[in-house]
Amino acid sequence: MSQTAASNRPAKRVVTFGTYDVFHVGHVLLLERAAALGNHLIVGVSTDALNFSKKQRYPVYSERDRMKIISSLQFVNEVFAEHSLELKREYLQQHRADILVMGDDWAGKFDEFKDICEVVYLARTPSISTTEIIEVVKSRP
Ligand code: C2G
Repeated sequence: MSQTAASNRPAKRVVTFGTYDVFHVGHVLLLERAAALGNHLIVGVSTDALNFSKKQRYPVYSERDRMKIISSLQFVNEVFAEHSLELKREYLQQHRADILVMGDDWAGKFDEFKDICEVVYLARTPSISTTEIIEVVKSRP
């Protein structure tokens, strides 16, 4: 998808959240579509501690590396550390979000924030996930 110049896009601040471990094209396509909804994309990347508290294991890539990868993307303007799933409202207010974007595996889960911003769920890219990639790599001889 061609990237329309930021100046041609609505003056909206878009916020999205993710772990972005073992970075793959599903992540790129989500972020690219999120960026196209506004002119400033801000990504909350979950910390190693948050992931450990949720899944009892750390991501393959450290939070420093995951944040570096996301901030290197041309259509990402800002990155911040997501320390808690329960602080979403604060994060959205702190970053003055006009639109919250998440993949539709979260469909409906963030409708509670519709009082402070638009909430958009985008279709996940099929048949690719960090878990699948790890399994494929493990199965290689
Ligand atoms: N995604 C996608 N297609 C895939 C895989 C992921 O569109 N094949 C999207 C997810 O829906 C999410 C984003 O990419 O919007 C990041 O995915 P994950 O890194 O798995 O993040 P997640 O565990 O969904 O978010 O507050 C939420 C937490 O940060 C964790």
